[in-house]
Amino acid sequence: MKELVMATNNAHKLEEVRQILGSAFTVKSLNDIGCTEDIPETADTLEGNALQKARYVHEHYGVDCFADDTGLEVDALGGAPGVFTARFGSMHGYGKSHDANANIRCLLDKLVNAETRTARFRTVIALVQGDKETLFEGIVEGQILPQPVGEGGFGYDPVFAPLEAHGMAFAQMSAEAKNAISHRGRATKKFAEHLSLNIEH
Ligand code: ITT
Repeated sequence: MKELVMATNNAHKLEEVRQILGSAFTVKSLNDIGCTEDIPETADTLEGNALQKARYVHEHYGVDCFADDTGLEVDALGGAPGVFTARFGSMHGYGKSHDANANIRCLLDKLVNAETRTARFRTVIALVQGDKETLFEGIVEGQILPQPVGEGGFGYDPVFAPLEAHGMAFAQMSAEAKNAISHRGRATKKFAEHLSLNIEH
């Protein structure tokens, strides 16, 4: 079985990626390799941040590594919060960074008078393998709902309704149904395909 390290502190992401990659790969977390420091995410693009996280672990721990950076792009907000998605609430006086409820309240308040609620989630996965770096992208189009609904998923899932789900939020879908159409699901499938083509025999 091939081992991979995912440079994330987000247990939900890890779980989604493990489900999609299945039993052919063992995905280790930062905790599993003893990395407890806060990895810098200071780039101004998702691509830049994903690479920054994966390179950090590769350089400091000497292992091949991948990282995911995800952003919510809301058309009525000119593509914001984008790279600031995790910090959106705290940047506007709502709670702390990474507080999902605060982020959602901030987003719904900003959209109160919006004429359109179209948005997309975009995930970039960066793989750093030896001296080779590869990027994979996944996008899902949808709408921001007026109120949070559902109990599943994480982050903005209670207010994001993907087009394919006909009004249902990600938080109302099973993990399998979300993975089948989600930004992370799509990026991870491209990543898995790359791994299966490039696996060392
Ligand atoms: P890392 O350790 O991997 O950096 P993170 O939670 O900081 O974890 P991001 O910077 O990629 O990850 O987070 C962007 C924000 O988008 C954050 O607020 C997440 O809760 C949210 N988010 C990411 N994926 C999501 C998904 O599938 N559904 C809903 N919200 C999501």
